[in-house]
Amino acid sequence: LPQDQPYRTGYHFQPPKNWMNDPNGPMYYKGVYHLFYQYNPYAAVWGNITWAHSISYDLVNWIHLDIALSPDDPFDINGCWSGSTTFLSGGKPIILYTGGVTMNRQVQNLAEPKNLSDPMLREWVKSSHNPVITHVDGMDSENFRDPTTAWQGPDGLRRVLVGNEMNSHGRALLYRSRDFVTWTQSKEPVHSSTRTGMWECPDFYPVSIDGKNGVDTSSLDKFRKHVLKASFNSSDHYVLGNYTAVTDNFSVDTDFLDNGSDLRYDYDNFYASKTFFDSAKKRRILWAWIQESDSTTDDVKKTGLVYSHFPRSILLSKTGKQLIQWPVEEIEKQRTVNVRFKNKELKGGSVLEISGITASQSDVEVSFNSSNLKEADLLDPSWVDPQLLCSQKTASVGGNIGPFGILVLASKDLTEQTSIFFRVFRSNEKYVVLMCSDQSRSSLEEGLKKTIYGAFIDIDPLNEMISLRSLIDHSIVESFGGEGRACITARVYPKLAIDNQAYLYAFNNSTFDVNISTLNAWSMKKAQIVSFTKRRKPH
Ligand code: DQQ
Repeated sequence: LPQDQPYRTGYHFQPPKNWMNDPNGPMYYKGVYHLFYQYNPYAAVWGNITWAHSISYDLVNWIHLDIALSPDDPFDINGCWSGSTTFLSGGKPIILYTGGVTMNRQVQNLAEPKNLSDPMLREWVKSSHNPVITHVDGMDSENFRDPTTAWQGPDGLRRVLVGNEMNSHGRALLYRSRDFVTWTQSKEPVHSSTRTGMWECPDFYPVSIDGKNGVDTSSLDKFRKHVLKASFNSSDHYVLGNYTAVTDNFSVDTDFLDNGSDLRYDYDNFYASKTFFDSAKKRRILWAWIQESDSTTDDVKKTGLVYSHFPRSILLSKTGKQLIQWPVEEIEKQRTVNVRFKNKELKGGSVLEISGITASQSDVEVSFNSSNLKEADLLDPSWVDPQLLCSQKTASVGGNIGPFGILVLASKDLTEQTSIFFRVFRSNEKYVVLMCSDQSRSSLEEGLKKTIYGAFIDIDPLNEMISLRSLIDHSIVESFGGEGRACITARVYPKLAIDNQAYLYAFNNSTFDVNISTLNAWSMKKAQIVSFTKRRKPH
């Protein structure tokens, strides 16, 4: 059974079996969180794509319901692909999704709940007007998909973006509608880029400046910036900018893949994400898809399914230059046994076991500081690619201040370990902090993807701690550096370091000592995920 194998997660969302990919149409309706996702009911590989549907009252424990949309109409016979939900006036939710008509033609379709008084929204009815958006001549119909949640302009018209490409370059087409059925394409895309390929799963939403809360997708508050996210090159990239609703003009602060500024939600395994505004807790929540990182056949052998992220809340940082992400607070209810300590010197070249918790299913928060910052190695100006730098300077390459961090899903003898660590460099009187996730020794098994990932992180180590939080869940390690300023999600498959044979360590492989200012680690309870299906038995 997939349930019995060691890589199945304990508190990350997952279907009971088979393939899942993108999260779709997340929303909060009448006290219930809804998550739909791309799902193959019949196999553990991509195909026969439906919208599976699960609900939760707390974003931790889930109930799987019947499949909401199946590809059984001419306008989606090749698959019910990604899309979003929008609340119409009066609070009625509606789904706008992509239908695969043939392998090289995609259209956009609508579906509505059958019974609005049912908070579980168990049945969905496709619109008789489908398809409601089709391509026009000259447009690439093969890459025309993934409509966003709609927002409303001051003229009352709803607007959505649809991912597309032109001459193999990504763009987000803008459509407007008064009744959500008849849509008119705007002459200009809202944004495009000649540096990228096709944009999958665009997302477009406001974030408030200096605000602690998320804002509704239609908010036109003055104190806001807009985020445009696009999925390409196996990553979710975003830009920040100013959106003027009257003209639908979006001017970006920095562009996709700008030199020295490639903003990403996550620097490893995180794709096809989508956000929604949670009106109950006034926050914007981000969902994404964590893929299995092994070959398909082994994926099928191992788990037969792929997992989704633990939801994160998302805010604009105080600098206004990037987003901050943090696991939603509900996850803290899963914390059980706790170990903690303060002010512990970690000598250069030492490893410290953190015992007393279930290391394979845990939540770890740690913060470091150093009184020897002036000894930090000089940053060579040619070291501009953080991933490359992490790959060259792995956890086993000593430096003056760093590498230091934690070793997770490690075997007792440390032959297996995934290390999440920092290095501090000096550059023109400033300090530069690098965060790395080194999977190269994550498993004794050969043939797995063990790529190393990294990011520069906007921390000033003179005036603040270098902090790290990692959610460790059997084969997923989601790490948040600097209180969510850089996130790296690793997917690893240790051979020895499974279940109670997995250990957790803090380490310092630098010449100089570092100080653990605080460490707080918890074992995590398993989430309850049950099925409640009535119409057919797809799961
Ligand atoms: N997955 C969906 C598409 C989307 C892609 C199909 C991204 O709609 O572009 O399953 O992972």
